[in-house]
Amino acid sequence: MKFVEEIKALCLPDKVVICDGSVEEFQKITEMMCRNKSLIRLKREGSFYARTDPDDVARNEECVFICTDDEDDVGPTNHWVAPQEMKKRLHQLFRGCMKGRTMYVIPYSMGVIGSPMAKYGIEITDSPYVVINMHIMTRMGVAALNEIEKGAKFCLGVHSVGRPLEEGEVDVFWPCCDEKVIAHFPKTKEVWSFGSGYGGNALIGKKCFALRIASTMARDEGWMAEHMLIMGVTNPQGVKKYFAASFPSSCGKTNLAMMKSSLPGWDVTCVGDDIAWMKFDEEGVLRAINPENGFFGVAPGTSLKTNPSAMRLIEKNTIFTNVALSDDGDVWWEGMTEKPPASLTDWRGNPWTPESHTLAAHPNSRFTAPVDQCPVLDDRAFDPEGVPIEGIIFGGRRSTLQPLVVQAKNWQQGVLFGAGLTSETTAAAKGAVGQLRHDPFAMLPFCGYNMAHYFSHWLSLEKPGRKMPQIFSVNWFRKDREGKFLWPGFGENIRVIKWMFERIEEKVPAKDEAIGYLPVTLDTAVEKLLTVDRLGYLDNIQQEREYFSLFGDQMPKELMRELDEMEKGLS
Ligand code: GTP
Ligand code: SPV
Ligand code: MN
Repeated sequence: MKFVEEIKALCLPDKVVICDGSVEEFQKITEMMCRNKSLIRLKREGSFYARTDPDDVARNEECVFICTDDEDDVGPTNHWVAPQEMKKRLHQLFRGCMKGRTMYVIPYSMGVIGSPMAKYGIEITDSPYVVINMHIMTRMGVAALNEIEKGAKFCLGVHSVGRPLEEGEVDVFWPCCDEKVIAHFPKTKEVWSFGSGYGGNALIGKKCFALRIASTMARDEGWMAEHMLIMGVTNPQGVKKYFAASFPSSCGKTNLAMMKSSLPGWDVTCVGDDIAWMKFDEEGVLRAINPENGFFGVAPGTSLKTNPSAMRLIEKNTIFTNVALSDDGDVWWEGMTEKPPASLTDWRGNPWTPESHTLAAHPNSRFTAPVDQCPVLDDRAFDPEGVPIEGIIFGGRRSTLQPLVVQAKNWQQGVLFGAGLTSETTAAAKGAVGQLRHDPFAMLPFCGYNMAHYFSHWLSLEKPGRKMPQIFSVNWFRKDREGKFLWPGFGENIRVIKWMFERIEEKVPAKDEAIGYLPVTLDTAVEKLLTVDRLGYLDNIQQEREYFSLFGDQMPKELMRELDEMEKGLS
């Protein structure tokens, strides 16, 4: 492969390894990392612990660039740099950046190999941590390489931690660089990522390819690449429906996707927890696949109470990053148990006790675990044709206003729900936490093109003969004056899902409000969560108007009309 030679000549690694994706390869790399202390073997079967540099702990949105010929193609919510200019900068950054390191070439597939919806990628990286994570998160190795060699198109990702090693220099445990750049080239399907080794910054198959680059492919080819979980819901009569749900980072996708239903007879099964690729088939049914092969899930808050399935998922063959380490070689994080262990080593490597005034685990600490270990994996999780989606859910983290659940009256109003998604920021991205921000479709950090064009794309999906899914919005995160959550969440969320299920079946009534349909009653629901704060909503509409004005005349008129209608209905 010529480009491998070119990248080698630019980055000057000591050695090049073409990865085969085998168990032996995984073992060899983890053993090497344990020897050089960048990984610790845990007492859990096949599991490891990694600790990052304290400055490299989350996605870095400020450093993400989309490089297109025309600035208008990326729109006001993305950072734009002209492709030639960015290439020049990248060549400077990457020149000699892998000195003293091994360059790994990772061929991989997003989606079941051979599925009509699968797409291929090659990630070139100097981070062994990235290689072992890609082993879990994607279908990597020989089979993917075969498809690429047979002529399948692929997304090329070049990644470096940006810390060359001089002769004889001893490596740090988590190499990275203050200067970070994550540059996307949709036209040539290339991603260049420099300076960070963590999560979405470095595992290029995930946000960079499966969302940013894939969203531009989806726009061009008439499908959807979304920041969504996919779950199956079965009612006591054995009827099953699939839902896709879009919540911003660290707002509940993994938990909903694996939820242990609190309602007897109702069951949830998991297809995916973060990304959905969806396409209408010839019968007009929306089909969805999970392009990933692993979960990169938030650790804090995960417990036998909140998410017992995730606890079983991570019993073995899991990589833990930035959680706390227990004295007996296991892991712990805030929320895992009611009482913390008497002594721990925290995510920074310092001794920790319950008296410490710091967090033992970083709020964005994560587990990387294989999809097929999920105890509630859906029986069609690997169906190459995808599962049929009947409901789409948008949800944010909002301590006020947004009711527990609302159903859109039609597709357009549903698109407005997505476009108007607003949520409090979380530790998944660098920056302040708890600040309300617009995050349309939970895609603000992940849409690879002009968000206004993305809204139009969503509107254009509604066509005669298509079975359009019902659209809902939810909010599990309303708080009372003391800052306590008003809704129990987790397994109790099934009550809301049940209402949606029965609305799709047209079996339950609803209150007809200007903002959409609301439940008449919902057993055990807090009444306050199901009332419409009219004045609050009118104010919210003003803020949405202001936000949408950012997109100027690119903003689809239909959505503005939908907003006008809602305002009229509330006045
Ligand atoms: P990303 O992987 O960053 O995209 O996050 P995610 O959307 O998958 O979020 P996840 O399910 O990991 O949840 C993030 C945090 O929110 C965790 O600490 C959870 O414990 C918490 N959480 C999830 N669901 C609920 C809920 O229904 N109620 C409450 N109160 N908290 C929840
Ligand atoms: C998110 O931030 O939405 C994640 C984690 O799923 S990361 O892979 O780091 O993007
Ligand atoms: Mn995510």
